Amino acid sequence: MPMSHQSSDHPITLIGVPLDLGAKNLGVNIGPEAFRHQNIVTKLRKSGLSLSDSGNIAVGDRTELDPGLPNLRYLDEIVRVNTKLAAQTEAAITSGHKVVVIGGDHSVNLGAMSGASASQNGNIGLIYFDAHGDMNTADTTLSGNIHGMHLASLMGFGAPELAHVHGEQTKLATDQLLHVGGSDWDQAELDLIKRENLHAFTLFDLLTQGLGGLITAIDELNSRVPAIWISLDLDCIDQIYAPGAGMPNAKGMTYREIATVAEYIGHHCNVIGVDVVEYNPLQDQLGKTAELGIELIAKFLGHNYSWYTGYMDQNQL
Ligand SMILES: [Mn+2]
Repeated sequence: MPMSHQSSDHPITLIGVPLDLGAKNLGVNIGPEAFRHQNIVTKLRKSGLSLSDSGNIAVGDRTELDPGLPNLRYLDEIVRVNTKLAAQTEAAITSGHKVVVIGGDHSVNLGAMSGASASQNGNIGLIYFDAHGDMNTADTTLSGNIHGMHLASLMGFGAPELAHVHGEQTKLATDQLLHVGGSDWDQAELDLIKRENLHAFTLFDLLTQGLGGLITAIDELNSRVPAIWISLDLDCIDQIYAPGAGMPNAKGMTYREIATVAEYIGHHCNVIGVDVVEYNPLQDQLGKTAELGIELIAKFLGHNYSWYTGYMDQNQL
């Protein structure tokens, strides 16, 4: 692990997406404002990133919307918001920026990745941290929640309305996904993984192979793609460290695992953007989950912000 501070010349565009229509539990819609309240902009700038806040993409209120089809709840609004997010993300990357997207539920990854993919003509890797597969389709979903389907959509599976956000092309090649930290799978997702030979480095793999196995998987993907998007569902992290995840996880990755992997990725991969999703401030404890999210964003982008860097800032002569 190189200790050198890798500086990034790319300015960062921050986009908030207060979308909670992809899930049923309330609270993740105030994620972007809670991250700002936690001073995400100041803290990421302190880490050395040149960051500007583009504000939020406006999202309709669930009380005023018709959920529509039971197996694709709030499809129209989710497609509309993600189409906007995709355009903003592509424009930012094309103009030389990197992008940080703050959710919102995980369905915002559909727009973020679709825009990032378009900026790279589809040649992009995705490292996707999540306790869940998010690979259902309208035909297999048990909940109708789109935050459990968008990853399949990015690879061209499922409802065309989702798969065709920001163009009909496939956004993510099946061999350019690395799913990390999965522990709660639906049978249909396991079937898709098997059928399409997807790479899922599960929590079981992490426990049995250790971090070395995960680093090998990251290196392997990184060697084949010119650019990588990171999607971080906070529910992949143990609830001790991330109580404010939409679905708190009693058997998630530890702080030292996720922080070390984020730092490794930041130093070794060409990360062009990060989304941090499923933050529920109503479940957080003293903002510690947001604080961890900010730290991980800095690390994924090759910089550092942590309790330790803050401590050293306050104690310099
Ligand atoms: Mn997810």
